[in-house]
Amino acid sequence: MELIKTLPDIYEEFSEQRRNSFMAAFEMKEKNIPFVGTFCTYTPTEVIMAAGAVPVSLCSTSDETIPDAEQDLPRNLCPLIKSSYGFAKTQKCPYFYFADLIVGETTCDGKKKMYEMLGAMKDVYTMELPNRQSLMGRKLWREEVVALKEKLEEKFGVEITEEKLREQVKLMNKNRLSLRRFYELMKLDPPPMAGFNLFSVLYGSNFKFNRWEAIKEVDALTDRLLKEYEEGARPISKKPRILVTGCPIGGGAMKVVKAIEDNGANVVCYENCGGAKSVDELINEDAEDIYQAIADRYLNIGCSVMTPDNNRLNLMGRLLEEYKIDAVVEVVLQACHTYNVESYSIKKFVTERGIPYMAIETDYSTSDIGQLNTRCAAFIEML
Ligand code: BJ8
Repeated sequence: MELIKTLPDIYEEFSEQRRNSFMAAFEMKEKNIPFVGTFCTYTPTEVIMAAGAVPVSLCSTSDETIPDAEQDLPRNLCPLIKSSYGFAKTQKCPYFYFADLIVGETTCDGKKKMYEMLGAMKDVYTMELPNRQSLMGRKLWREEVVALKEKLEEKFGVEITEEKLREQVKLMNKNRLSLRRFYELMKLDPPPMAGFNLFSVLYGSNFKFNRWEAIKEVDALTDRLLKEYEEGARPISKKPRILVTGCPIGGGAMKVVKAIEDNGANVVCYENCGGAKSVDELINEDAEDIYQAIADRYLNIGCSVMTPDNNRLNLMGRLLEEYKIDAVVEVVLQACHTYNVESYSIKKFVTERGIPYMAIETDYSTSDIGQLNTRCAAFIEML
């Protein structure tokens, strides 16, 4: 008889998925399946998959390797960049080790320069990401998507046909729809799970290399949570509903989510990378020019490296309403200038709608946990 896993076991499995997939990655490498390391939501993963390679997000959210990184990089730099570089330098990220190619983009200045340094350790290919979502920007980004395809064809000795590409576009759209259906469960009030668990599933599902399997598992979890909720299960009590925005979180930065949830509120929505920002929009599968459709979908991502960053505000406005948000918490990683500066417009946008806003500047260390708890408790108490 097959034992039915408990929900905490399922959440735990997703949160350990990155680590649990090391072996699977090793076995795939043994079969000569190439791996392509990525760092950013702008990477058009469909093109990588159409080359028969596996895109994998590289380790970048722990302070473990920051002291090593600081031997080569300035201390006053975003922890995500220091962590990424540190993992590469110390070879502590198995996925970096397995990667045959790293694909980066010209996003923020620190990352751009880090990619140059990573080039001394691996084959690094940097795409020129325009900083404006303009007509010229769209043209350039389309050319960059085509250039990436050519790079992958040359690197792996394969042909990326339009048919293969369209197949992967369909698959990744299904993946997005599945994740969207899952996180939209949080529109329920009270939500059917803690925001911490929500993030573990969203993050962990990226590390299931068989996409079809990943979709199946997320769908099954969504169905189960929905069914149990309809039958009356309320694992989480009604509390103020928080939207988290800002820099990507995960790993060390999850301390902010923990502090929010330990101090009397529920995180019901992630606008940042790893959440809605990376999943919300689909690629137009029926577009005549599939390269332009891919380029448009990715370039539309509302990240602070864009100027102006209207798409971030558009998505935020929608999420505030759809998730009946009571307050917004912005996570700014130390020395991230674009998100730090943009927090002014985000605060204005949010508070103009009568919604309280708090910005938290932090890193991946545990040194500010006490202070985080105090600030979150005071903020939530006033809601
Ligand atoms: S699409 S959020 S993953 S660029 S590394 S900008 S925190 S200083 S990560 Fe990002 Fe792509 Fe945008 Fe998402 Fe700031 Fe640090 Fe730069 Fe960062």
